[in-house]
Amino acid sequence: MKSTSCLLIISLVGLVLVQGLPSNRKLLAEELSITWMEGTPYAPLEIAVGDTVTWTWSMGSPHDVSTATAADSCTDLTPISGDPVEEGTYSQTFDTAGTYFFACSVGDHCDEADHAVSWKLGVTYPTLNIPSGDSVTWSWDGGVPHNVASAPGAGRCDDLQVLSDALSTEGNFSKTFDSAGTYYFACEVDVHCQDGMQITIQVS
Ligand SMILES: [Cu+2]
Repeated sequence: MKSTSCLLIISLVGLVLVQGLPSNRKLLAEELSITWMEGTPYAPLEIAVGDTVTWTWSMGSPHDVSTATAADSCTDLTPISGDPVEEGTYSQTFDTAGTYFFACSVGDHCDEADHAVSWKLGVTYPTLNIPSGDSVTWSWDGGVPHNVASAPGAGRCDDLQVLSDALSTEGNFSKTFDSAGTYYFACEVDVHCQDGMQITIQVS
């Protein structure tokens, strides 16, 4: 199951479901709040007609609230909260039943990778188990150049095929895994692979 940062689905539940709620629930509109930040997988939020949702954010990185055309869709976002700001709040009252999709349109906040690997020397990477369809982003900085290469097997540093762009001291590389299997990666720079800069990704 792909979890997308900064993406939110609001399903509005109609009158029938409202009537099915416990009898002690007052039929008053509710106010729901969402803390809007990167790295949070948002579950669908079910609300009742008339409820108000308020997004708030204040973590230093600018965000906005935008409508999206479908779940996990980050291409066609329409900002509705104005220009991105570092500290913001946006409220919307839902008066019509339906399914609504929201995302942040800033940078790659919407389609941020599902799994992040901080790629460096001196780390023994445990096998990363992910479901198919998920993506992994390797990123590195700190002055030592690295790259990402596919390897023929666990612990193998021969026949590395570099996948990332030109060698750089600061970079990142993303890959989406659509097929189940076991995949091996290493850094091809100098003897980084021999020094243990390797990772196995198991896709189920
Ligand atoms: Cu390296």
